[in-house]
Amino acid sequence: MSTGTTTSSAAGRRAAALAALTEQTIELPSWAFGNSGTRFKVFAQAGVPRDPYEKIADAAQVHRYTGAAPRVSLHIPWDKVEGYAHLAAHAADQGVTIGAINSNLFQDDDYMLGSLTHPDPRVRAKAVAHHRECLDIMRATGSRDLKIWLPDGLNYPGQDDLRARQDRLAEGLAEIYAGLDPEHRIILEYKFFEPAFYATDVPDWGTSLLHCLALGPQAMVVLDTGHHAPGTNIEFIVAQLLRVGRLGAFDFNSRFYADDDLMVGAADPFQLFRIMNEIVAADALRPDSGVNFMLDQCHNIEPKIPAQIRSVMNVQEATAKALLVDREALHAAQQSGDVLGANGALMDAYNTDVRPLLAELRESQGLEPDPMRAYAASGYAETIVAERVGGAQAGWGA
Ligand code: PSV
Ligand code: MN
Repeated sequence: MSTGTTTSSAAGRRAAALAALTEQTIELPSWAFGNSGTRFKVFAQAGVPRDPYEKIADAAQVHRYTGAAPRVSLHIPWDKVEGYAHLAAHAADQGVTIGAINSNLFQDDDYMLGSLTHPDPRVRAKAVAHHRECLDIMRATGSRDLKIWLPDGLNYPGQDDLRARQDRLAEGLAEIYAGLDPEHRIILEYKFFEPAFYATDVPDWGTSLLHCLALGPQAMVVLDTGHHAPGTNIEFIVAQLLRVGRLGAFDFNSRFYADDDLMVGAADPFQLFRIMNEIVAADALRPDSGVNFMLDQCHNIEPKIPAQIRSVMNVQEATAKALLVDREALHAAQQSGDVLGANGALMDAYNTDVRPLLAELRESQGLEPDPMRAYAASGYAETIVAERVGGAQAGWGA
């Protein structure tokens, strides 16, 4: 380390944290910038993007003020355009790149009884073909990750054969996997319920992992923090997936009750710290670790660009705290059975105010220390309200 300090001193840990935070990146979801809501109401916001180009322009603002959000995930067909190379060039002009391509298996009438698990081979073939199209979009945009979230499941016991559906799913995934280029990955997300209520075909990390292991090394698990039952120990899942080298990505968000898609770190910042602590402990923060740190959120009542900025800052704060853990003291306490000492080592880091450290990081990168204030002062919000008149606002599902 250039400072000549070591991580056994507080100054050394601070310097190491700054170095690691400089390299940390967080991927933004295009859909966070469009209108969204609940099944009861979508509240339209002035200045919202009307197409994927404007969504990317808004995402670039988040990167501009945080310096930590250089990629944007797309959702197909919501972000369908005429020319994907043109869209990628537009992203590059704005200083960002295209991240994961999300397939969509939940908005087609054919998929009422399932997509890759559907009893009818015609429907299954249609779902596979959709992923082939997504792979072509990845080639045109330079994206690495094909993200699959399977909404398939059953509402009633006996509705279909639980085991046959797993077999159909394995077959469909294998067909998609066979179409990957060497640099591509399938990242397979799990969710314990919704839209199906009795049984979901990929309900948990174990099921996702089993399918990934059967597929091969280019298949990894996605952990969406909102997709667990209340009380689930998510950091245990993180540790377990890291152990076997299959944690491909996070979809970060917060939940109070179901899949709330609120800002990450808003509901339970301590949980986010515990997750990032496992990441740091496993040295998985490195850009080449294979873990893609993505947001998957919807901003129904709050302004969208600042909500994404706040979310990136929340991830950075949890990460900074995790980086400040005195790992030597923690290890020593664990080895000697010092329960309170070990817990204290974590809590000392968690209770550190890391905002001055992050302000210093941003200033060292030529950024304003407070991204929220800098964005508010930029006038961008007023400009898009004035300029984006006419046309149809993009929303969840467009
Ligand atoms: C499903 O709830 C999910 O988390 C998946 O990632 C989808 O692609 C995303 O939400 C978009 O709504
Ligand atoms: Mn998700």
